[in-house]
Amino acid sequence: MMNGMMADDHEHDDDHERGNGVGVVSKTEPKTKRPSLYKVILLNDDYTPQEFVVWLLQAVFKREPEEAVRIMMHVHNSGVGICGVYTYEVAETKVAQVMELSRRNQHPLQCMMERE
Ligand code: TYC
Repeated sequence: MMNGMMADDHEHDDDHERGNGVGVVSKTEPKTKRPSLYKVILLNDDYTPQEFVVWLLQAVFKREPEEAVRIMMHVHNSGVGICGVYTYEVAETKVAQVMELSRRNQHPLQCMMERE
């Protein structure tokens, strides 16, 4: 969580007095920016076994068993659901892992990422 007291809040003014009553005000930009975050979204289908989805949510998204069941049932009942929120490359890797595990097990399970 970010707030105004944290280390990435580097914005400040530098007043350079040159003895002639003229000052230069410069503002330095923080060199770090918070990365964009991406939701990894699971899509429902009629064929992928519920147990496989629950297993996958634990294996790929490090969900506790109860949470994995809750997320799977949410996707099952509403059509889509969020597995987690990650930076770009982490989200991309998890989507690829889901697609590869689904393919290898011959399930039609689909997964996508979306910028928050
Ligand atoms: N609807 C599937 C079934 O009843 C289960 C399922 C849940 C499939 C979530 C995909 O993302 C999914 N077997």
